[in-house]
Amino acid sequence: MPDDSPSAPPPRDKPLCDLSDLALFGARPLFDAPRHVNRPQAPDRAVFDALLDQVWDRRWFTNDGPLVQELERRLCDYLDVPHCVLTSNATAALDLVIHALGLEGEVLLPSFTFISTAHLLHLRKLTPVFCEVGADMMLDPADCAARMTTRTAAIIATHVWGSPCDIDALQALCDDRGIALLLDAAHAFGGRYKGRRLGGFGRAEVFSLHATKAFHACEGGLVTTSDADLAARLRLTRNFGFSGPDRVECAGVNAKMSELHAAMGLANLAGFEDSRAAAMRIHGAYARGLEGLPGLRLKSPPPEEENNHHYLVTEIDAAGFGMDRDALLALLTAENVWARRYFHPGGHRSPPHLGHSPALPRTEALCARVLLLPAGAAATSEEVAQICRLIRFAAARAPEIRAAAGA
Ligand code: T4K
Repeated sequence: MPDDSPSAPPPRDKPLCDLSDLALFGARPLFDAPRHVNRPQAPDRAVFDALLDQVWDRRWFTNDGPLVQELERRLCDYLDVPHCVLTSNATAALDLVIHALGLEGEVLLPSFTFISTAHLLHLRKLTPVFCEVGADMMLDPADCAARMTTRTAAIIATHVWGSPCDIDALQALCDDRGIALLLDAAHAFGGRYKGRRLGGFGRAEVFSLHATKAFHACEGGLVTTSDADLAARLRLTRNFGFSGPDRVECAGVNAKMSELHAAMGLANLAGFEDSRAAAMRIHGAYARGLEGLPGLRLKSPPPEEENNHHYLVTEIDAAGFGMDRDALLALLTAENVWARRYFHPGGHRSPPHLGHSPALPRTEALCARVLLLPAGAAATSEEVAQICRLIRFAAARAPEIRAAAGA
């Protein structure tokens, strides 16, 4: 956390000239408070307050309330899907889907994704089979094909960084085997695949509405599907299996979204396209600020792709940049730039999955290179300019920084 004590060094208000200007070597950090990756977007307060007033007046706070129903309707319109089922978070949503489909055996998934999916499979007594990434950082269909067995029950692929994965190739693999394709769309709200909004593919797609996501409800999850029976089943199982007062149809849990979360979702949905435009400007500022820097590759979605631009993803090549990703991370963190190494070290190298999976060299190499920088609609172009100057200084003086840090 920031050091605001009276004995802290004075603010750093001069340009970076020397190594002693870096927080790593004792200077005051560039920022007085942490600059986070994906600082949450806060919606228009008046819109949110008006929705909260409705909740207060109604005294209806949860259990499929009017705001949850309204958000589900609006999401069906926006995503152009017949069924949207909101839940308490995406992990619970995926759990309900896995249970509803009665999956047993092995499930193929990328190692390069958030750990929640692998953990869920483990807890459900399914076997996660980690697969390699392709050049797009997403699940490689050819590697999936090679790892399929007679026990493969489903593929769960992730649209990493808001871009669509290779849905057609994965769907073809699943169709050949008669198994389900599920899509983790946690990062990908507002994206499209071949002109159609993400949310309309596979047997079901699951979005996270966690605070750190491009579109959020503080906490929340969303299942989209065109399967009416599956949607009906999810509605029951998110609410203890109740179909009405005193009427239980099946086993279920509490995975409901509250009205307060739905209010946040509705308020954020109203501002989503403005947020997307702001995040795109931040992405452009980084692209200009980091242009031509050897050893640093900024991952940019193709210009024709409708991405939410919420993630600022770089790959650091130590040989070209002069220091490796972890050295740069340490330098940035000291300056209160809280960059992140998502999804280091990879699911297959994280407990309890460690040791149950073969090596995945492409994923491991990627996990050693990727660094996310503070971005999204809540970042400012001035912050971006300062961060880019810092990274340029780090690259320009890398040998001296390495030597001084080593000493
Ligand atoms: N699939 C994928 C591909 C996912 O990325 C996720 C979640 C899921 C599935 C599961 O969805 P949920 O079940 O959560 O709905 C965070 C989030 O907790 C997690 O939801 C998210 N992915 C993951 C990528 O990020 P951590 O452990 O990295 O959280 P944390 O606290 O370090 O926060 C991330 C960054 O955001 C930091 O830079 C701090 C900043 N932050 C965070 C919060 C909560 C803020 O600035 N304000 C905040 O309120 O997992």
